[in-house]
Amino acid sequence: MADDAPTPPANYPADYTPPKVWTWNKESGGRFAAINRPIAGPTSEKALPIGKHPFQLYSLGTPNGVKVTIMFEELLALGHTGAEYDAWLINIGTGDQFGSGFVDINPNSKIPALMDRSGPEPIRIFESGAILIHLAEKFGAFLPTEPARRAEVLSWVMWLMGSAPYLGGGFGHFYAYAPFKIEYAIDRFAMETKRQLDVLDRRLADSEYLGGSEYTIADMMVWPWYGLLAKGMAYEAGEFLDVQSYKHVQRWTDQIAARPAVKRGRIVNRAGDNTLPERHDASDFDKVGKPAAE
Ligand SMILES: N[C@@H](CCC(=O)N[C@@H](CS)C(=O)NCC(=O)O)C(=O)O
Repeated sequence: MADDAPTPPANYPADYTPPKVWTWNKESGGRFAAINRPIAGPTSEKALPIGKHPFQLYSLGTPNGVKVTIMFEELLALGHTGAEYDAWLINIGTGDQFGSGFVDINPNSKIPALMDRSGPEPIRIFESGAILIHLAEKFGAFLPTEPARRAEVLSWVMWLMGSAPYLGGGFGHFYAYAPFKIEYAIDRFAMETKRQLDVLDRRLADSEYLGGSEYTIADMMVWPWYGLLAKGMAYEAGEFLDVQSYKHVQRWTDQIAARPAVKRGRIVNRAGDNTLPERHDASDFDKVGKPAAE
C-alpha cells in the first residue's frame, strides 16, 4: 500500500475476519434474534385450527400479512361472498411459524400462509404475492386480463417482492432493530430506500394507481410497506428519510388508507385496542366498535 493511501476503516469488532466456514455459535443480537436460525423445518408438532370458511389464513398483521386481509376485505366488499375467510393468529415472536402444521403450508416458515379449501382438494399457497395472484385469478378481480395492463400490475407486484426486503431486512433492521448503529449499513439501505420511494413517486406522478387508472393487487402489495413508511409509521424513520417530500406517494397513500376494506383489513390479526386478533365473521368488526361503513 502506498504511504499516502487512506487507512481502511476497522472491521467490527475491530479484530474480526470472517472464518473459512460460518458456524452458528451465538445469537446474532437485535430485536428478532430469538427466532432467527440457519435451518428450516418444524421444531414442534402442532396442528393448525380449521374454521368454517372456504379460506383459512394463518397470519399476523405485519405489512406482509395485511396485504392478504386487505385483499379478502376488498373481495368481500365487491360482493364475492365466496371469499369468506377465517384469519388465525400466528405469533412469530413465540415461534408459531415453526409448528409442523404451519410448515406443511409454508416450508419457508413465514406468514402469511393460506389454505384454499373452496375446491375438492385443498390448495396451499405461501408468499404474499402468490396468494394475491391466486385470489385475483380465482375471483377475476383486481388483476386485469388485457395483456399490457396485466403485465404492468404484475411488474409492480414483483417489484414489491424484490424491493421490500431492502426496506425491512436492510434499512429497518439496521436503523431500528440491530443492537447497535452501523453507519455503513444505515447509509447503504437509507440510500436504497429513498431510491425506491423516488421510483414510486415518479410512477404515481403519472398514474393514479401503480398498475394504471385502476386500483389493483399492485397497490395492495405495496401500500402496507411504502404507504406506512411514507406516514412515518415504520421504524420511526419519517423525518430521517424525509418522507413528506414524496408528494405523489403521500397522495396515493391517503387515497388507499381511506378505503373501508383497507381500514378493516389492516386491523386483522393484530393485538391491541381496536384490533381483531382473529377474524371469523364479517360481524367480528362490530365487536371492535369501529365497523367501516361502505
Ligand atoms: N416474501 C414473504 C415474506 C414473509 C415474511 O417475511 N414474513 C415475516 C413477517 S412480516 C415472518 O413471518 N417472519 C418470521 C420469521 O422470519 O421467522 C412474503 O411476502 O410472504
